[in-house]
Amino acid sequence: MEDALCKVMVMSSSLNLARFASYLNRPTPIMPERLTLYTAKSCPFAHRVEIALAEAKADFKTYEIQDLRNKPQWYIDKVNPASKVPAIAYGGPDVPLDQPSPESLKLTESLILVELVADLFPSSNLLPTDPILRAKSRYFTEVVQSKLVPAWIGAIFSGGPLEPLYAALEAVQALLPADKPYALGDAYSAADVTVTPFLARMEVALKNDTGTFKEGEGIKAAEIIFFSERFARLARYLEALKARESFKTFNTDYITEKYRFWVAERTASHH
Ligand SMILES: N[C@@H](CCC(=O)N[C@@H](CS)C(=O)NCC(=O)O)C(=O)O
Repeated sequence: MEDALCKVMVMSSSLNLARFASYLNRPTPIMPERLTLYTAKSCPFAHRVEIALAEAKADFKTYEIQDLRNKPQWYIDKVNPASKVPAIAYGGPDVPLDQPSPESLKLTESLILVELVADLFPSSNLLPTDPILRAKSRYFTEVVQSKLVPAWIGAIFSGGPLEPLYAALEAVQALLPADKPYALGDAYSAADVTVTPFLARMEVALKNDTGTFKEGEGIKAAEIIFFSERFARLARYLEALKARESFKTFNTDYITEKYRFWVAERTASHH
């Protein structure tokens, strides 16, 4: 309190009211606690949180769940009863990652975790302070979540048609500024984080013709999405997203192999 009063006096004495106002508006600095991310390389939802943490230059540990169909029992009991990745264990004592402490807070759901990272690390600027830009970021994510994610799952994994995917991609593309690199303009934000894993995996799947669509349909879709005028803005956007340092750990070969395996397995079970 005294400290704050002292700052008021110093600032008003220099009559720099604008600077004082911006001092008051600053988010309260938080000292982030110990953070462990439970993740899996194949999972686009978990990838969102990995990107956000990398963008925030956060100090964190990672525990990789190797086989999502056969998760260790301790994970379900002590980290996420819903049995999904991603999850974050926050705070608590320094323990082996496969023996999570009851004292750490367990948090789940990728969109909530991306916002948590943005809030814990305000200097990442993942969520801007301006209310309108925050709303725009969340609206973009809402379109990704309600349109792109289901259309992507349908077209690549569930034997659905490709048309809803084009419609969803058009909805995302329509939100992009014409001459600025990212969803909100020049500044990279949570909106960009939430779409990146899905666009990147879609590119891998279509260019390799790996999906539950008819043979050759993936290549055709890749031509339309990545090499035609119709999606030129979106394709440019994806290049900007992939150029981020936070994307560099994406392993195309691993995803290619996983997708081939899943699609072959599904095809076999439908014959
Ligand atoms: N709504 C969740 C979805 C997470 C999710 O579906 N994760 C998948 C892997 S991509 C998972 O853990 N699946 C394992 C299972 O369902 O047993 C989020 O956004 O975090």
